[in-house]
Amino acid sequence: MLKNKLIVIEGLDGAGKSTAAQLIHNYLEQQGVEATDIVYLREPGATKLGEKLRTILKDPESDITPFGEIMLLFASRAQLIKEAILPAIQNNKWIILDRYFYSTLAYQGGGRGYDKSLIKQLINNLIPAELQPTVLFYLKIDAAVGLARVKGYTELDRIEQSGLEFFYNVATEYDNIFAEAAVEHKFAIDAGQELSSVTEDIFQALHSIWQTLD
Ligand code: Z5A
Repeated sequence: MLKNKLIVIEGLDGAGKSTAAQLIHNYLEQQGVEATDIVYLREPGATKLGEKLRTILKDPESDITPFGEIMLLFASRAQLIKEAILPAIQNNKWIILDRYFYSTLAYQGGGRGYDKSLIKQLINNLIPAELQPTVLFYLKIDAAVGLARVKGYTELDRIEQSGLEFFYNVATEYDNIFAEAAVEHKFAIDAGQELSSVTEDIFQALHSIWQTLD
């Protein structure tokens, strides 16, 4: 019996998480899941409060301490859990979640160098076993390649302006987090490949576990 149908996508900026979310949605529909039974959520954001906090967090004009940044991210996350994740789990919906608490460990822990034990304490308080994902996709990409993709379509936001070294530290932390993550099904995908190969890898991964998921 599955504890939930929560699929989390993680990775650096420009790794292709939103694209992967759409691919996973397509895969689920191909398997006969109704679109109304699939919920797409992103962090930070996806609630009224969360979207306001997202704007503040991304605004280059915001002067936020590392501690404040963590608090804002957890305020958004707590709201998301209450308003969207818990109801979706209770209604047996599929949830495709674009970033989750792993991002805080990677960006604020690895990138900013903030005390990871505090972040872990917050995670343990907010996220019980039933809210841990069943499936984790880690889209692995070179930081410079990911940022180049992002630069192609938008102005860099406050966090994206943190510099390449920051992102290499985030990437190292992501590798550690992924290796340690106690998730039933976890997949590292080479996100630097062309999209057709990424698509193939994601579909293959889902196919390999579909019998246990449905
Ligand atoms: N953040 C944090 O610090 N701590 C936390 O706890 C949380 C978040 C939860 C969210 O901003 C920021 O918050 C993020 C981390 C921080 N910021 N930084 N820096 P966001 O949501 O705007 O950023 P993002 O999550 O990284 O999304 P993104 O930049 O839009 O990237 P993406 O979703 O991974 O990629 P995409 O939109 O699917 O694709 C990017 C482009 O590449 C697009 O033009 C695609 O068509 C293209 N693409 C996708 N795949 C490929 C392949 N395979 N080849 C070539 N081109 C591709």
